[in-house]
Amino acid sequence: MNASGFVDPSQIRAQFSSAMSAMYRAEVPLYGDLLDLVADTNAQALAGSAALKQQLEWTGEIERLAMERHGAIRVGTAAELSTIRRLFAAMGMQPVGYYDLSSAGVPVHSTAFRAVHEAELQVSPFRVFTSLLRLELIEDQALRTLAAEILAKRDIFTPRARALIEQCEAQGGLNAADADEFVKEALETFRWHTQATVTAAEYDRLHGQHRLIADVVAFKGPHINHLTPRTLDIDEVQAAMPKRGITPKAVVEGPPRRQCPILLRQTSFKALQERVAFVGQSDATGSHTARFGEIEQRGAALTPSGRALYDRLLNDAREDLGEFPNEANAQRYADLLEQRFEAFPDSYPAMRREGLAYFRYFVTEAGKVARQDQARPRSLDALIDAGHVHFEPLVYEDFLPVSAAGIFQSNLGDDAQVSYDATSNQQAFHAALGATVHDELALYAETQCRSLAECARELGLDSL
Ligand code: OOG
Ligand code: NI
Repeated sequence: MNASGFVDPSQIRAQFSSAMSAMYRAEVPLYGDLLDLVADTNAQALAGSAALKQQLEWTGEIERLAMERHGAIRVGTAAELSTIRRLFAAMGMQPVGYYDLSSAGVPVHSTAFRAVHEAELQVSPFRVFTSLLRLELIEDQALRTLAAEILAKRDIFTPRARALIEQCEAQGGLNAADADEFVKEALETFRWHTQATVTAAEYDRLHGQHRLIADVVAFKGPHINHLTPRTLDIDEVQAAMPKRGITPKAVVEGPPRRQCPILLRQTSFKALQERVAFVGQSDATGSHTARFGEIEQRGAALTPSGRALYDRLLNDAREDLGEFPNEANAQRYADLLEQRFEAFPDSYPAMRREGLAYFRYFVTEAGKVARQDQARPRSLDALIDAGHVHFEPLVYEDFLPVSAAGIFQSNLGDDAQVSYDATSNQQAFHAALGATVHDELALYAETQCRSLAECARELGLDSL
């Protein structure tokens, strides 16, 4: 609660994230099994490595580890996207990054709504990968019109949610009772609906164009399609999934396994077949696959040059493979990735020296003791060498377009691996959103800067 009697938006986000998790666990029991597996694996990883445990303690990561990490939704219209932006803003979540997935055969472009300051991320790192369907990529004119007409008829927000969004904007926040009601009403937008809004024939037409189009257009709202906990050992979870009756996708997306994890590695379990009732049917005799579970392992946020190196090595490995990663070539792909990524330094001091990753800095006890010492070191490197300042990588809080496309595709079927001949259109996305997205790299640079300024202050130095 702050001075004006409003609940801290980060608290609303934390509350919403746990309500969403409870709802999804009830709707998709297999997701609950995945959470158990991840919790077991994390406990094992922590017990097995004192260094890892210490690192997570330095940064406070240990406290947010078990909290929900991210979910994903897909919306159909500009109006839906801009209202979603306002809804997330009430929880302190802002659009960060632009992801164009059309070149990977998925007719959407996306952003991630999340907290942007490290202090807020610490309270709740929850984020929602949000995609907007690009209807203009549907070639069949009649089908495009049909989809637009169906979407125009729905309202994905409850009247009370709309009212509370407006109230929050007008007053600058929500009190505790309103925040509770807001969480309850907002949740309705993300709920699964067994009842479709189209006939079976319409569904087939939409589905025939692209499975994703049917998923966005044929239902009452943008059901949450997965939630993703964070694991400390994704290979272990990937290997253990089948033993618990969970079928994982063929390959882990992102960089290979390393001593010092970078960016984001992800895998998921296949979407479930669900019973659906189409318009004109008296019972749920249709079916639809959309919802799945995912896990992620997060590593260091990379600087522009680190990211360029990552992109180059990933592309090289994929070119070496010569085809899409799949079940049959999974091992070869893992080997190729490892070979290529030998060119990416695998120690934090080297990544720091070469300016490949962003870091957070901490004054150590020795640094505090030496504060009055006239002869103490004053440059960052010298302070680090003397043990007065300690550093840890900043965690990557965002997503990766190639990985996201891989997650989409594993749940849309392999037939979706075509490429739209479209140009990415960030301007159109901003227009639909009613705002511009934050540049994620600038956010990491700001966090790093703040941490250096804080160290300088603690050490009584002008700057670092
Ligand atoms: C989103 C897929 C992308 C991720 O973590 O990269 C994603 C979707 O299927 O809607 O969730
Ligand atoms: Ni995801």
